[in-house]
Amino acid sequence: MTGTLITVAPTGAEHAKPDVPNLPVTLEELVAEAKACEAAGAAMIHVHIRGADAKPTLDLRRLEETVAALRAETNLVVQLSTGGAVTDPEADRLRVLDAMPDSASCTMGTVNFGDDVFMNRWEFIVELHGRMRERRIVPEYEIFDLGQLATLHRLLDQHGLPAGEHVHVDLVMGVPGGMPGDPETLVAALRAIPAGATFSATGIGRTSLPVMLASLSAGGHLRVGMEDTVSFARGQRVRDNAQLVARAAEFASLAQRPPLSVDEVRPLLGVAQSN
Ligand code: KMH
Ligand code: ZN
Repeated sequence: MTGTLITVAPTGAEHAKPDVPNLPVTLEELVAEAKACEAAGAAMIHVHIRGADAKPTLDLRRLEETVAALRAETNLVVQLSTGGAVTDPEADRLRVLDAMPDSASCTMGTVNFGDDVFMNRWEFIVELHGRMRERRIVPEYEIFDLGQLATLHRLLDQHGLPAGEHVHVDLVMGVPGGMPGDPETLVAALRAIPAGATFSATGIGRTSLPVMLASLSAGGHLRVGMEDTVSFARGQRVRDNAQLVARAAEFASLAQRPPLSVDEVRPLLGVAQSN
């Protein structure tokens, strides 16, 4: 077993700034959090950005500025979300790739998402996958439910391996409407992951800790961050993203799978050394 890739997802598209005042929403806040998370052991950052009103946006200029600032101020692998918010149209989600991140998320199917629906039609998935291949952007295949792993196999069989020729999957567990965040489901998912693929896992809300421990024990990597949970422990709000990364790094080290450096993670994921 190798060390552990820790990805931080600091913002997401779901929490409102008035409800979570310490959520990083400005570029300055995002960069400051990114630097602290890198120091705490993160090697990749999964980015959703906000507009001047602190609401989610996929504005291309802002995305480009964000990628540039994160590259200038950190050494992290920069992954942009193409999931956006549940209300974002497909064209805007595809245009995210024009900001030329190192990596981008690519969700493998439609899923109920709380009271909403997170839409990912087959044709849209194929288009995202194809554009990422053309641009040499390394995908992270987001899996919200077990059937989405069958879609991943279909995608790779019909449309080929991604840029970097390595498959990396992120299990997003515990979304109301998706797969539960528990060890049994994580083991079931692993049986369906393509041979040779790496995987990380994240548990939404209170499933954060069980999923983290299950993933570590199964040889997986970790994603943590305020996109996925704003509660650190029962009755205790998260202080900042670095607090979540530091805890993940500590668990990983205790499991004898210490955090991987960015220089170790780039070849693991097939991400080019310098962008
Ligand atoms: N915000 C969710 C609707 C991704 O970033 O690719 C989708 C999401 C997945 O967070
Ligand atoms: Zn996301």
